[in-house]
Amino acid sequence: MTTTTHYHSCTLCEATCGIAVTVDANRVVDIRGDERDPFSRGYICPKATALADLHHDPDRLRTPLVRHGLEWRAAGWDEAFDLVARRIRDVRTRYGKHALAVYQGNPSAHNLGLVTYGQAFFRGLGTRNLYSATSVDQLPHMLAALQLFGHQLLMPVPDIDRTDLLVCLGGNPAVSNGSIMTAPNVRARLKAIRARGGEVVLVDPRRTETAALAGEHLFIRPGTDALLLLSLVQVLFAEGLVAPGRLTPHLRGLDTLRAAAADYPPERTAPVTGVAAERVTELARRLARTERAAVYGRVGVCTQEFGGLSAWLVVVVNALTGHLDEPGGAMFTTPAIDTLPLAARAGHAGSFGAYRSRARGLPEFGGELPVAVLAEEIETPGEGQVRALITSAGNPVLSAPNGTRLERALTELDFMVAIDPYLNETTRHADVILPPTGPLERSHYELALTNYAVRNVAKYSPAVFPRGREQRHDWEIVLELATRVLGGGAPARFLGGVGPEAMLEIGLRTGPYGLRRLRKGLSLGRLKREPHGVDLGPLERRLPGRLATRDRTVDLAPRVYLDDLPRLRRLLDRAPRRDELVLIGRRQLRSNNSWLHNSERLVKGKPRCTLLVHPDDARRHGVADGQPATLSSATGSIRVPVEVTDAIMPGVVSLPHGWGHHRRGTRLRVAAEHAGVSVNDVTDEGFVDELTGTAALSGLRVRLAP
Ligand SMILES: Nc1nc2c(c(=O)[nH]1)N[C@H]1C(S)=C(S)[C@@H](COP(=O)(O)OP(=O)(O)OC[C@H]3O[C@@H](n4cnc5c(=O)[nH]c(N)nc54)[C@H](O)[C@@H]3O)O[C@H]1N2
Ligand SMILES: Nc1nc2c(c(=O)[nH]1)N[C@H]1C(S)=C(S)[C@@H](COP(=O)(O)OP(=O)(O)OC[C@H]3O[C@@H](n4cnc5c(=O)[nH]c(N)nc54)[C@H](O)[C@@H]3O)O[C@H]1N2
Ligand code: SF4
Ligand SMILES: [Mo]
Repeated sequence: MTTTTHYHSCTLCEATCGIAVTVDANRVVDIRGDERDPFSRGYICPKATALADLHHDPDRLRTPLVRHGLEWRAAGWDEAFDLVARRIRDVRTRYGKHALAVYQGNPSAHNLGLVTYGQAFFRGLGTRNLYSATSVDQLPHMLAALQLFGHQLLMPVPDIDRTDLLVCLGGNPAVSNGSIMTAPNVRARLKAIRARGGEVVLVDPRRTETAALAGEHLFIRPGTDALLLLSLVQVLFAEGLVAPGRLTPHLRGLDTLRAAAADYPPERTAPVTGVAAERVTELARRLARTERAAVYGRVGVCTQEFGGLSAWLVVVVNALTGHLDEPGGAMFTTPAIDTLPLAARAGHAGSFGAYRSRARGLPEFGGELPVAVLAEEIETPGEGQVRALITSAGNPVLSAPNGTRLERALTELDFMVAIDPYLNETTRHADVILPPTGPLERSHYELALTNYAVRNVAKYSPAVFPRGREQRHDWEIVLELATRVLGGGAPARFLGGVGPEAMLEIGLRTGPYGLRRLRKGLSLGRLKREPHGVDLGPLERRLPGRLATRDRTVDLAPRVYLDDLPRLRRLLDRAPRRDELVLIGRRQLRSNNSWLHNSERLVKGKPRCTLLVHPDDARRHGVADGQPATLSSATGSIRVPVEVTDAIMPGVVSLPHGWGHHRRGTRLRVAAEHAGVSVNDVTDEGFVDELTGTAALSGLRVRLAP
């Protein structure tokens, strides 16, 4: 056997672990952690080996599929492109450009071709009906970045390797491997905090896998983080602990903040949050006196009723305690290819509320509408009604709130095309599926996530396998569509046919470590000679230089948030009833949202799609461990096996998302045998953070019955 080993990165989650892939001809023999990757140092999680399953998956599509009634027929690329371009042009001509919607899913961010060419094409279509997973994810953090720092992509990252106190709200990095905190082997990094005498405090309605690594865990009622954070602000002001340090001359709005928080002492918020007042006061003091500390909020604080306020207040607490842009605090990166000014020049520094959705009036953010309105925008007749849809790297039937309704809406479309390697719950509704190459068949540079890495790093990996003659890369697919739909117009010309590599070369050479600036600087050539990647050092102070606000200051109390406070205030009068149940989600190490369940090695073992219920609630609602129960909401109802555990807060139940592979007409043989149910058949598209339009996937009222 003659094998060769190729170095690459795992693109499944945000950790970007280096992998060593051993191949024999066209088979993957072995995937292991790349010991010489300076960032991940050999670490991988169990999902990395599933890249082999993905590569060899007989269900993975390799040529386009065209629908004929209920049947699918394999088609050549030219035929498929012709058909798609003609139908899209027809819709745009007949109904206008807003009648074509686009939904971009999560893997877009991990895909060099989609980050570059995909973004340019989809935005180039000029439709207001642009949607993405952002509005079921990090949108509130992006709004805070825009409001406070002037650029939607300028999100701070906890400097986990140097902090002595990490307060984590609504994140479970031990399982998710970190998010908006690219940190391979985050478990080891968390353990290291405590090993050097520091502390990790976790605030979560569930005692999670991360709680096991934290010294302290506080249960919090879902959706109440903004109250807890406001109480921290109140204590900081009341006890004279506000000390923004070096950034003081660049911060505005402190008096406004003091006044805004005055009504929220811990004693008032504790009955609603469930976090004892003394703990809150003590936490505020500890944050103030610890030199290197960071508050970090993740998806649990975003996808909830007060996601906007929570994400804002996380930054505020860091700033007030002098931990913004300081080592060990919440810092900004210096990526080798600096996409922020590029985005700004292309007009994508960010926007909010520039227009509103047609039916419900939810605000645009960054040129996108919240996916919670997609179904109604398809269903509601009138000017601007969505008639056609492009999905790219997304499975919104399983990932958007009220997937059942969205699915029904998809059947009403005149035309739908999916750029996706699988025939799944969403793409089965398409007329044409255009499958791209897989992660091992394309070159890679982490253009998006290097903005959020806990060290500055750069790495380029050539494809492990050459793409088959019949296969197309994502960038080739969108470029072809751009040319055919927009007629070789501006976006297509702007992109050219050069491929992402040429952009990398320019970006690296002109970037902060580039050949233009440093004698031995970075270039694509140099990265090609260093297949394990290059470490560019720890994070450095970037403010005020990196601020993109007009006056180069940070307004800590922007109007949009102050205007949303009365809504939060009403929460104070809404103490939970004893028999009330609310739903939260949970991520699992061997899942990745909805699309890795076709890997046998990841799904084998006990069924994982279970509902966690506290023993008191199990008794009250008459459900038992291991038994099926009915979980229902105003939206829908599902049957799911119960797991009784005191690791969940009383009054809260937890169900993972991304399951529900029982739907007919998919081509996911393994996943169908481990179907589970989709939590998003219960979540409610009407339940959103009213400020941002982000779906409130967490904190929905539900009922439980045996
Ligand atoms: N209830 C609930 N819902 C949630 C969440 C939750 O916590 N609870 N989490 C939300 C979050 S944070 C997110 S990010 C979303 C994710 O939502 P989505 O992005 O809509 O869903 P994914 O499951 O990531 O689906 C990815 C799709 O991309 C395809 N794909 C994979 N790789 C590629 C590629 O390289 N190119 C192309 N073209 N396609 C590819 C897969 O086949 C799959 O169809 O789900 C959200 N939904
Ligand atoms: N293994 C695996 N890794 C993944 C993914 C995956 O599906 N599987 N998905 C990737 C994606 S798309 C993302 S966005 C990241 C997300 O990364 P994380 O944010 O770290 O992921 P979650 O595990 O969803 O953590 C959210 C936590 O918030 C808690 N929570 C829920 N509601 C509330 C609330 O109201 N307040 C507070 N304080 N906590 C709350 C939940 O109990 C949960 O522990 O993970 C990424 N990594
Ligand atoms: S943590 Fe796992 S899934 Fe994420 S990049 Fe590393 S190996 Fe891949
Ligand atoms: Mo996500």
